[in-house]
Amino acid sequence: MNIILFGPPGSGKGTQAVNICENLRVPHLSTGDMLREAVASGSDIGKKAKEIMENGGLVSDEIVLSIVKQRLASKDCESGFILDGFPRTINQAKGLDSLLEESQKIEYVLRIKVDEEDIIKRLIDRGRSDDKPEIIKNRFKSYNSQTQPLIPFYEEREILFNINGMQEIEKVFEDIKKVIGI
Ligand code: B4P
Repeated sequence: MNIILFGPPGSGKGTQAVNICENLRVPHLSTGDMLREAVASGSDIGKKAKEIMENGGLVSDEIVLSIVKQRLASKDCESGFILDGFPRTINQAKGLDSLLEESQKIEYVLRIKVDEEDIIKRLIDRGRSDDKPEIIKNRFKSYNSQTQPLIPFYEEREILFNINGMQEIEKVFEDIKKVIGI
């Protein structure tokens, strides 16, 4: 199964991706994790991404598409994959279309819906380096201006499904399982 997990910062994409991947035994492709690894390794990509991530902006489409392209070409993606936090712009979504083989078509875009105010508290409690109030605001700004337009993009294809993310983690997962039929 090929799935995109979509939603605002802290909506639980990463949390649910782990649950789905364990259940389906497919790889978890998180662009956030890949970029954090690049930053930690001090690679050229990491150097370019570091400041943008620290300020809550979006890393360039070119960089993100290049790391996803490399990852999708790996053998373990042949039996399916969960994309977590990608695509985040219309350009990335179009880039993804051109990267995917016929057998890798996206079947579900799961949109985790949450209330912004409650999420800010959730993120501050987590305490990652980009979980400071000012940076969280910028991440929401990036989401609202650049990522929201993906909703009609995937709605038109009739593969977008809304999930209520304001419930306990287990309950959110139960709802996801119902949608994808596992
Ligand atoms: P991400 O790593 O994708 O971070 P996120 O959106 O904050 O996380 P997520 O929604 O996965 O939240 P989580 O499950 O962890 O991105 C980080 C940065 O990387 C971006 O700001 C950007 O700069 C860059 N980036 C990544 N992808 C990019 C792309 N494609 N293009 C450009 N730039 C990109 O959950 C958060 C917390 O809530 C956790 O503590 C969790 O335990 C808790 N939680 C989860 N579900 C809950 C629930 N139902 N109830 C209560 N708590 C819950």
